[in-house]
Amino acid sequence: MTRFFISDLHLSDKRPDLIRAFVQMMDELKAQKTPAELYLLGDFYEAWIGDDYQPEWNQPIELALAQLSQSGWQIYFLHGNRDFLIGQAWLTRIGARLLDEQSELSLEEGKLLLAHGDEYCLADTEYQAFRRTVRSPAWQQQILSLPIEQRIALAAQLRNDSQAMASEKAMSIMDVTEQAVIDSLQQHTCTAIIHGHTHRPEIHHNGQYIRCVLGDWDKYIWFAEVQQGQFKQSRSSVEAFLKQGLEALQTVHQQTL
Ligand code: OKV
Ligand code: MN
Repeated sequence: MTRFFISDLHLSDKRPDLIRAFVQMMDELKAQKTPAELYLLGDFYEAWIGDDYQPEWNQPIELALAQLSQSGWQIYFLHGNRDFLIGQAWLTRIGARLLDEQSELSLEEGKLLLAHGDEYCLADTEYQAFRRTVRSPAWQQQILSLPIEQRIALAAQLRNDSQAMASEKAMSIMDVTEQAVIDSLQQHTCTAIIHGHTHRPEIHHNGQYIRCVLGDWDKYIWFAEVQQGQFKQSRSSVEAFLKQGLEALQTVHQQTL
């Protein structure tokens, strides 16, 4: 069976083109002969403020996912740093299962580790402190009890803060700490990891382990698959995808497990 992996789509009302591309991708997957598995590895949305907020632009997204799961596909989701407030209501609406922030996936070819990836960006200590706060159940409870307008305002303010801070940080600070990934792989006794977050799509390999970094959806849409021991990453421009669908995807990274 083929497993498909995507992350960092950052879907929002600001990018109707990406929403259309995503819906089209789900429809094409649904039309394939045999159902398979789809893994959403975080930052699916640009900023999710709670399952009780159901804006118009999100309806086609949830419909496409619900139809995919109803057609027999298994959908898995794990939280990113922008959609950590996704909860059971959303998961139930679309028919997905929640994965732990680090999850092991056992395949015939070996064990894969799945993560969003922000937990490995240890050089950014300020970010790690922020992460501990926003990932704590107490803080999340408090935020979810605020009126929707206040949550929207808070998310916008935090995004502004982040942009101001990111412009002052060196690029290297915002990448993963390689040793943190290695430690995590050893803890989970895995020899390969798939993660997103850094927006540096690549398949790193050094003989010891493989690190597949997913691409973010912006200029290109990205897509990774694992099939018969092969890792593959493909991309397409948004325009080409909207015209030609999956046909438009071109493989840019490939690696044998
Ligand atoms: C990353 C940092 C922001 C540091 C907030 C709901 C809520 C999403 C959010 C939007 C902004 C995080 C998630 C970001 C790092 C900051 C500020 C400080 C120190 C909500 C959904 F709860 F408010 F409703 N946000 N982002 N910071 O841009 O990734 O690293 S962020
Ligand atoms: Mn992220």
